[in-house]
Amino acid sequence: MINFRNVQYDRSYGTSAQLPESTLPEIAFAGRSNVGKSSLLNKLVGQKNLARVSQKPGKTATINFFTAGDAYLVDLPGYGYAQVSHSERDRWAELIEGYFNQDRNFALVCSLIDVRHPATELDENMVGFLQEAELPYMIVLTKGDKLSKSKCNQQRAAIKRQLGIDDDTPMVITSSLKGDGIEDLRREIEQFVR
Ligand SMILES: Nc1nc2c(ncn2[C@@H]2O[C@H](COP(=O)(O)OP(=O)(O)OP(=O)(O)O)[C@@H](O)[C@H]2O)c(=O)[nH]1
Ligand SMILES: [Mg+2]
Repeated sequence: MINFRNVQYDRSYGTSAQLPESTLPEIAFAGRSNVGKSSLLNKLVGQKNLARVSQKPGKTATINFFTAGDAYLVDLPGYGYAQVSHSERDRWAELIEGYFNQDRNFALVCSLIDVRHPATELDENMVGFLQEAELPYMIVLTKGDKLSKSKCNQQRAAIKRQLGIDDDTPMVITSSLKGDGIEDLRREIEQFVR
């Protein structure tokens, strides 16, 4: 069982070679830098400062594992942040790709996309990879508080079309600021872990 009420920081990894063998089911949070992965994770577990959040992109620079009962929540570094050195960007790419290319117990990948904008090319690549690899995934649209409800729904339809998301793949609109959609997201995640 996954338990959102008793989540603890486990460990961080700076290279994919350091990653431990996968035992428990993993729920990973992927998305471009600054999309709100760490904020979402904190909101999901009701802890303000568990995962580090920053206004500046590029905050999460390692793969961070959190234990949540019999599952792991995995906070990934963001992709697509241009303002860091090439070597740092290469290291992040190695981490993200290295993680997904391992034979792991992927229960669910939450692919985060900013609800305000069309998916970026890197978002398209990420979702395309998840579809190709047939990994269990869902779309989490972030920063829903920044648009009206009707605009959010329009954007969900547009992004669904853009990325070729099928009707069986969950898409939830969330706000880590206001809490909208968080309970729905917990329920979706629970469906994949049992
Ligand atoms: N208004 C609003 N701001 C948000 C929301 N979620 C995140 N933010 C803000 O977006 C910024 C980035 O949030 P993070 O959670 O650090 O984003 P991240 O995806 O973990 O970023 P990296 O670790 O750099 O990849 C912070 O300033 C957050 O306060 C949201 O739902 N609404
Ligand atoms: Mg982060």
